[in-house]
Amino acid sequence: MKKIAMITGATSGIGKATAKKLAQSGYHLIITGRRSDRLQELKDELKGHSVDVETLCFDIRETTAIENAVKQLPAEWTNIDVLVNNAGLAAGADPIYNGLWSDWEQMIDTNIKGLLYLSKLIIPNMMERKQGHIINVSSIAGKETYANGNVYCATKHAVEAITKGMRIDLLPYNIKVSSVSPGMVETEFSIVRYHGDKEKADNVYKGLTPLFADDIADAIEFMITRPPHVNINDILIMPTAQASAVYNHREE
Ligand code: NDP
Ligand code: 8X3
Repeated sequence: MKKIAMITGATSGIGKATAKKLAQSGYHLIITGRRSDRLQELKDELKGHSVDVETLCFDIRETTAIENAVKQLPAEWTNIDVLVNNAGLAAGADPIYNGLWSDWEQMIDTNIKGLLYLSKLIIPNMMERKQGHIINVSSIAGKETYANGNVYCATKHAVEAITKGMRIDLLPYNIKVSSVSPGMVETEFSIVRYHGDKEKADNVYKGLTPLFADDIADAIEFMITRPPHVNINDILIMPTAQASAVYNHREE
């Protein structure tokens, strides 16, 4: 039977790797992001797999844009089986007294409000069909708080609470809700966090082997392929060289 997965933030990193992994597993995909050229590139790249790919280009902070994009989905794309709420970012790494309002707003609007806006549009169809699986991409930052991580950590703590709340509210509708909580993953995350400063971004991964986007895609694939009676609530996945948000082992 045709299975459809919608993956937000599929233009890069974890979202892109997840799209590739799920295409290999036969999922038809709705991929989203703001960069339309990258969405088209990924769609072209996935042509080798015998799955259909639909692209939706929107900024997840914009309610009207999301609503219009979801409304314009052709009928055959409306029964979404898996929603991977992955789009997100850290903006800045500053002590609380120096944080920029614009960074705070971007993180809160994307990581919390964007996830909620899109989920609200997709959930009713899952409820009607009494099936579906929502995977929220959280972080070690949703479980711990580290220096200069204040607002980013707050957004991921919120993702944890939203995941638990969704799981309770959607229980009568047979909808699975899970989160995946990675430690350091080498993607465009740090370049975005440091506003394009490549040197600072590279330093994050210096002297240790971080996780790669594929590792998280593997975890997501595992979660969505469990039998109907099994829900994986959360997978906390760390690089071997990272014991917690703050304890890393780096080779000199
Ligand atoms: P990337 O920067 O590589 O990818 C982020 C994705 O989010 C991009 O596809 C981007 O698409 C999308 N995105 C960001 N802002 C918006 C927006 N306003 N509207 C729509 N899409 C948006 O980072 P990662 O792959 O690492 O990040 C994916 C998720 O994983 C995030 O939620 C992040 O917090 C989480 N995470 C990352 C970790 C890491 O160490 N890398 C560890 C733990 C969690 P576009 O720019 O085209 O809009
Ligand atoms: C991203 C991982 O440790 O930079 O969520 O917060 S961390």
